[in-house]
Amino acid sequence: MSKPVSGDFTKTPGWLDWYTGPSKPSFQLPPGAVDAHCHVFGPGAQFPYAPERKYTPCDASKEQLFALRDHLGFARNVIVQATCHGADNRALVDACLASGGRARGVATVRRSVSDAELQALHAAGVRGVRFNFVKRLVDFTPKEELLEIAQRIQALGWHVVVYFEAADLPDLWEFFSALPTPVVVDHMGRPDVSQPLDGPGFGLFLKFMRQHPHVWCKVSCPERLSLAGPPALNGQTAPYRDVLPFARRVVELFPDRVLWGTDWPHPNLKDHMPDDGLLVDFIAHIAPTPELQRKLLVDNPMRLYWPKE
Ligand code: 0GY
Repeated sequence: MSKPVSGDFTKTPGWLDWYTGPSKPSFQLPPGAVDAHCHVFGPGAQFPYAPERKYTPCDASKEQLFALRDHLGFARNVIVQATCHGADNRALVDACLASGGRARGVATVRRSVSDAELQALHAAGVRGVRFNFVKRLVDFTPKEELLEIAQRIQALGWHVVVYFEAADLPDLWEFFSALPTPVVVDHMGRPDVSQPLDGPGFGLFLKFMRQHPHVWCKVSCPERLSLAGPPALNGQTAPYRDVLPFARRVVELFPDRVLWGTDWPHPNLKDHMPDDGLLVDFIAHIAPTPELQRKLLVDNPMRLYWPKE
């Protein structure tokens, strides 16, 4: 894959570029597998980054995303609006429209979005909105504004994707409970994997999932959550093995409400950039049977993003 560039924008200092030579996974994805969390960035010269962004990424185009999809063996993508594009969904829509029906989108919208704009997003393939609560990434949006958006997109059959830090779950619990649509949690609610699997922190997240049948979970981003790192760094046998038991627990407890994604092009990473082929190999460790793998990679994302009408 060709090298990333930064268009007319200067990339945030310290940021690593995405990995241009991903390995071929040794884990064979089931036919029809969906990469249910990835992004497109720009290119900035064509789709400018948002003035209110907290970081400037290197470009990661739709062509580069689709090349990665084919290289890894995925059939489809769910492209999630990243904060560097704010509520300007043009790059996302452009990618969905160019995918030939093989990509769906999760957009970011403001309360001022019109019904016609929502309809146009739907026609392009958008099936959800993302509410981001990670303070280093976004400014605060009042909850009543988010609730109003959720009520409007419910009518389109969409869902809400949420991104938050584990420490903020108690404060967000009631708000998430009140959302009228399915709620998809990014990256397992960012557990602290130095804490015990059966400890209070992750226990609260599992309780949250148990008590809310409308909540789904992406068992993604081991590279973001891991303290141990990939095997290349320290010769471990399994990649990101400290994250593995957390992801596996969620898959085994809630096999019909889990999704998986690469998170390519991996924004905001400064210590190492994952090999996406290796990330795919991680799946075999968290979903150990063909049935769990099929649910995680095919049945669940298809139900949410490509439902039979
Ligand atoms: C991710 C994770 C991150 C970034 C964003 O929208 C974003 O900018 O989600 C992160 O920095 O943890 O899902 O891509």
